[in-house]
Amino acid sequence: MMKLCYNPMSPYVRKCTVLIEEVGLGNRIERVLTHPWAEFTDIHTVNPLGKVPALILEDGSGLHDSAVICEYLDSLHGGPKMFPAPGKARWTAIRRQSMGGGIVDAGGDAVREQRRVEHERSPGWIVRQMAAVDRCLDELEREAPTFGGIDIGLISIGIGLGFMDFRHPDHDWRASRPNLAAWFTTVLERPSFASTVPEEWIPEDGGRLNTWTGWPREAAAS
Ligand SMILES: N[C@@H](CCC(=O)N[C@@H](CS)C(=O)NCC(=O)O)C(=O)O
Repeated sequence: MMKLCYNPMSPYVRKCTVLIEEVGLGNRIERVLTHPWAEFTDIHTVNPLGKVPALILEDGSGLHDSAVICEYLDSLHGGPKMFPAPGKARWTAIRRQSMGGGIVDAGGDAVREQRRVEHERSPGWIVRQMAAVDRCLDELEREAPTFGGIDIGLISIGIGLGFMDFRHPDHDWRASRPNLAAWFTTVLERPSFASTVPEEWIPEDGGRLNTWTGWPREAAAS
């Protein structure tokens, strides 16, 4: 079995879990609840960047970054591919993957900045990040009538929109983007999206210790 280090709040993880559902690989991957921000996390032994998602392969080696993990997983099945074959469709899909990921990156930056103590916070930085989010959303609104069947680009855009609803619930992105909003309604009905709705998660130990290797708390704390 492969192991996916995940937590239920991460949009990058959700991108992988949506793809896993879409391509039917769920029974080959064990999910390992992981808190990358925890003081004693050992996620860096799988991913030196210290982030989820990380995938541990059957030979014990690791893969990280949602785009890399998704492309790897897509190579393992014989069904319809989420990454189109080289050519125009592929460039469209991976450009959209970048836009969906960019919404999460910029929107996430804004959230983290907002959470800083006031004297460290830069309102200008938040405005800059949210402007990037809005430009992406505007471009996607124009493009939405051309969206076709599900692929990595549309999965990533769905993840970006889901992230907006989860972390920026007051940013009413739907108001001026009816095409995108209508498309997203249909995406949310897909079992892969419906079964991976993000949720707040506070680990039992309050975030102090979380480990995919299962180290006992005492060993990690010493
Ligand atoms: N580019 C990465 C981003 C992964 C990422 O930023 N994950 C967050 C959780 S949403 C994380 O683990 N952050 C921990 C940290 O930055 O220390 C990907 O696409 O997988």
